[in-house]
Amino acid sequence: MLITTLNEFIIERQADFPYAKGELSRLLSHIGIAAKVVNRAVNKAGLSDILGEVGSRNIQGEDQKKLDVFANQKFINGLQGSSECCGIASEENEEIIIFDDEMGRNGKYVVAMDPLDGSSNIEVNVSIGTIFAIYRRLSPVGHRAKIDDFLQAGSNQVAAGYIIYGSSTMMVYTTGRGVNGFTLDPSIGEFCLSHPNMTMPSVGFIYSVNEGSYLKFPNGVKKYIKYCQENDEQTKRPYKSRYIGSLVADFHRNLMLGGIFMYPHTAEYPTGKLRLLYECNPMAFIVEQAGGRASDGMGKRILDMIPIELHQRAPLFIGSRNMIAKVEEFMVNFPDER
Ligand code: AHM
Ligand code: MG
Repeated sequence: MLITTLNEFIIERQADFPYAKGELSRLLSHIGIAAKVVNRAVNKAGLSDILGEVGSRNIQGEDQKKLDVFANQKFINGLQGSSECCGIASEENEEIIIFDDEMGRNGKYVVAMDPLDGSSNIEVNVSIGTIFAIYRRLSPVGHRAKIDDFLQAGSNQVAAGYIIYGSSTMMVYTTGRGVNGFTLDPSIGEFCLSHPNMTMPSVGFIYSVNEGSYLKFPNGVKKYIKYCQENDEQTKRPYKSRYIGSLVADFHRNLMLGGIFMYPHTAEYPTGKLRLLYECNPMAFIVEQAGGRASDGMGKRILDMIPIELHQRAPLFIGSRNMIAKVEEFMVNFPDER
């Protein structure tokens, strides 16, 4: 069987962009390399001294795990090493990281990332992931990156992807021409094309939501969950409930099989829990490229939101088209009392 490695694929696809000079390709390749380094640490996490907390907290007041910090550093190094990136916004850093040397100032791209998503699953050997979004900078090349380079609508993304450290490790990404998935072959240490042109079923039968928060959900979501649970032969209900608690893993399964993932606003998280820049937007870009939808539950497209803060949160409803349409219908028909 002929194998296409991630790097070969990236270079082949460069030809799709008439004026491409290989800069984005180099950036993506370096993300692939950092992913392998992180994968190695994740794989043997129980054997090395890399589990547990470092004793510090990140900007959202969450305890930082050693693997969070490790992954953050590896991706920062990888992106800086690509020499195409002028700055990074990371879940683990309050402020943007600016590469303020000559190479960095000349980089054309900025990257927003969650280096290790699904922190609560690290310790217990459940799938976790990395999420990234790549934008062309708005500030002039040759200068320091600015915060405004990051506060762009998701529709401006030039590439986005995730790495899932699961029963196998995969990298899935898009540059706006479809979605492709690569599985890491540990015997040769390469990501190999395994899932070309991924599409999401437009009709799904799986719903993913943290039902422990049910009582805190908006009315429309409560009603939709009940709808998912009802018996109806024609629409093949009840649907299956599946929730891992790692966005990357829940999203990946739903992308493959069809389904919906919801993280609505709750009393605890009045604007939703997931971060717009490095969780919602990259997943929204991928889902749309695969034929699905991502909205705030009220019909607003995630990719149209204009961020005003680096670590801004947003409600996320993402998945198969029929399911997003249905939950939006419930949100409109069963509004919350004010
Ligand atoms: P993290 O970035 O701190 O890991 O938090 C994000 C994670 C997502 O992966 C997941 O979808 C969500 O938080 C789960 O939250 P909850 O435990 O409230 O269901
Ligand atoms: Mg996260």
